Order: sequence, then C-alpha cells, then structure tokens
Amino acid sequence: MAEDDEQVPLTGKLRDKLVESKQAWAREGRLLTGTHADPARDRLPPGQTLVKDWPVLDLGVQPEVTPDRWRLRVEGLVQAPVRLTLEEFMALPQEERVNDIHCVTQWSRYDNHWQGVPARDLVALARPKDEARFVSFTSYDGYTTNVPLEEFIRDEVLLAHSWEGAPLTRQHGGPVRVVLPRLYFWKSPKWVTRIELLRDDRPGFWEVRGYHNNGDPWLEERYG
Ligand SMILES: Nc1nc2c(c(=O)[nH]1)N[C@H]1C(S)=C(S)[C@@H](COP(=O)(O)O)O[C@H]1N2
Ligand SMILES: [Mo]
Repeated sequence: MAEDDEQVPLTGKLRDKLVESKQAWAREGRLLTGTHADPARDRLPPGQTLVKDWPVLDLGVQPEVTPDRWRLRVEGLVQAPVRLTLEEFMALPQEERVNDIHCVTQWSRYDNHWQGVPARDLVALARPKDEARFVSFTSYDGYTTNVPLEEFIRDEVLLAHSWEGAPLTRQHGGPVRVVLPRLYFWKSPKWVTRIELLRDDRPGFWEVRGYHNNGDPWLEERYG
C-alpha cells in the first residue's frame, strides 16, 4: 500500500533559528558543569533543573498523524519485519512505566506515568538477526535519532501512547512515541513510524549537529 511506503523527508518548515541556536549551544559547550553524578544516589543529573510542567520541544513541525494513517514498522536486520496499524499496536500486551525525563536543554521532570508496548516485545516480534547492533528511528516530521539496540531493549523503554492516563497529545508525539528515559530526551522520538535495526550506527538529526552520540545525562554527555 502506498501509505505504508510513505517517505518522511524533513519538511522545509523547520524552525531554522531554533536549530541554529541549539547547534551553537553544542559548539560552545553551553550548560556543561563538568561533573558526573551517580544515578544510584542522585536523582537529578548534573546541570539539570526540575520542572513541574512538561515543556514541548521539537523542530517546529508537529505532524497530524490521524489514527487510521499511523503505521509502525520494525525492519532492517530482522527475520520478520513488522508493520502495524494503530489498532494492531493497541492489541499487543500493554504495560505501564513510571520514570523521569531529562532534556539536554536542562529541564527534568519526575514521575511520568506512561502506558504502551515495551520496546523489547516489539523487537522480539521482529526477531533481530545476530548482526543487529544499532537502532535508527524515523518520525513523521522527518526527525531521526539513534541508540544501541541494547539501550532500546532495556526493560524501562516503551512505545508509549498514553501519559498520566490520557492519550498522548499531538504536541508530545501522539499517537505513539518512544520513551527511553535513561538517555537525554532527544533520544525519545515523537510521532515515531520506523524502527530500523542496523549493523552500523547511523547518527540522527541532533547527533550530526554537535550533540553526543550516546547522550547519558549522568555522564553529562550533552555534546560530542
Ligand atoms: N519526532 C521528533 N521527536 C523528537 C523531537 C523532534 O523534534 N521530533 N525532539 C526531541 C527533543 S530535542 C526532545 S527534548 C523531546 C521533547 O519531547 P516533548 O516535546 O514531549 O517534551 O522530543 C524529542 N523527540
Ligand atoms: Mo531536547
């Protein structure tokens, strides 16, 4: 079906100024405290500030993905490529997670309640080939990001459709986003549509613009 093979190029409507200023932060090493923290002891990573509201951050394009149009694909180095409609996705076993968000622009938000499908269950459905080591995500706004496969299949990682008991809003990445709380939040794509398993790493949108390839908040891996 044509819509399943839909390409998702970056649109021309990016907020260029926002992208430029975030790239400048990386060049200047802004917000770096030069310290590390121990996740077992300190809940707030170095240089972070706690917020109570939930800020919205993206490239300025918030695609409207209607439930009937949404598709999720898990493909690449897999034995059984997965293509799901939202209905099929919602029929998979659902779980809840509670975790903290840490954004590289310095805000952290505690105790977010998510509902969705564990990443490891989705990956298991697709049966990764032995040589699969990395994951590249593509979203409906054209955004991309990347993580090692072993980060993606950690127990806490969800493909989330709900937050605090209500469907995820469009501005926060609904119908479905990745929530990968152990890394800075730019590693958690909103409006996700494609999960590709790879042999070699493929740096994403911010990773090629001066942001750290790994992005561990406890090690303050903001830029790199
Ligand atoms: N598709 C997509 N996902 C994205 C982004 C984006 O621009 N597009 N921005 C990332 C960044 S930089 C952050 S901090 C979080 C913000 O998520 P929120 O708007 O729900 O707080 O989404 C991440 N995921
Ligand atoms: Mo971010």
